[in-house]
Amino acid sequence: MNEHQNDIIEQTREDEDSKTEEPPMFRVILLNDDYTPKIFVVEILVTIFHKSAAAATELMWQVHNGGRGVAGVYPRDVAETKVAVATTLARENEFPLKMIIEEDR
Ligand code: TYC
Repeated sequence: MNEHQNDIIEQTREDEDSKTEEPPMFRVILLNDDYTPKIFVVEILVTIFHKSAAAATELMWQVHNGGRGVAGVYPRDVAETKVAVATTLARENEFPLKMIIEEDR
């Protein structure tokens, strides 16, 4: 067996080892609506999802035009907290902004 094959077998062992397994990851999906202001969506993406202004603006347009887009991929608790914070901010401003969480397979 060569060194590369040995690396693959070693990595497979680590992947199967519960001590080194990665947590499942979850996509936060941003959904379009007709009422939430574009600037508010961009602000959410910058402040909560840590996008640059340029990346946030590009994603906002992608969702506006295509209906949905991935705001980020996180462990479950992080994804849930970001959605809760963003949704609370939106509702405080009476905007219908909606996000859903999907497992990242
Ligand atoms: N469609 C909204 C508008 O025209 C903007 C928008 C973009 C809303 C993305 C939600 O997730 C969203 N004001």
